Amino acid sequence: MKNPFERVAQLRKANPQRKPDSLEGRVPPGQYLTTKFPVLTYGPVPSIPLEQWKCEAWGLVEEPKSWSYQEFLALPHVTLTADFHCVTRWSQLDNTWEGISIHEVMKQLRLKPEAGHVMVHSYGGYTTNLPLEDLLQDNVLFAYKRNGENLSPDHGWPMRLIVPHLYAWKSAKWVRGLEFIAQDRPGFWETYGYHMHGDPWTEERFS
Ligand SMILES: Nc1nc2c(c(=O)[nH]1)N[C@H]1C(S)=C(S)[C@@H](COP(=O)(O)O)O[C@H]1N2
Ligand SMILES: [Mo]
Repeated sequence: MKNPFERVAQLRKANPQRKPDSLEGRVPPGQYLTTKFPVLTYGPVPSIPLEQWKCEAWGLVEEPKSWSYQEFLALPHVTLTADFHCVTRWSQLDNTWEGISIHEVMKQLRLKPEAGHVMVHSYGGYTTNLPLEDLLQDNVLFAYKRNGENLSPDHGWPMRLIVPHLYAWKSAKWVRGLEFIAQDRPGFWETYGYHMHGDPWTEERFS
């Protein structure tokens, strides 16, 4: 596997020959539609036995919290449809995700006023950073199903974050927790040159 620096350098230079797809208001600039569901993972796919799985919240919270898989799934569930845009230029429309809304998770936490950002942590060591206001968008959820089927292990089973309004590297697979922080800090890809924010509509691809 190419090291992350080379991957980002190659992507920066990429000069697509084909005209990007355009579908007013649906496909961000420079993106191509796909109906496939490509797998994009850096590194091996972690496997997490459900009885050992937990989701944790720590950092700038009044009380750190840990949910077992059962406790987490006991939260109210939501189904929502959203698009998915990868910085490597593919976009998928109308994925139906099933899972637990970020709002249900946040109802169980009391943030300290200094909390302004979040570092999302995954099993396997992947991380990605988000401003709090992006985490708290209505379309953000912890998902375990896509289009009516359980996620496969390579797509993030047992649980992944979905942040539809930002590039897909912010949608951490195999999520294991949220660390609330005051100042923004780069996660995995952000360290190698991906944008700190990642809005596909303004092409925040690289920093
Ligand atoms: N834990 C983890 N989450 C991750 C990644 C990863 O390598 N590890 N890749 C990201 C990237 S770059 C993309 S485009 C999406 C891809 O999701 P998919 O493989 O389900 O299509 O997952 C994101 N979440
Ligand atoms: Mo990606």
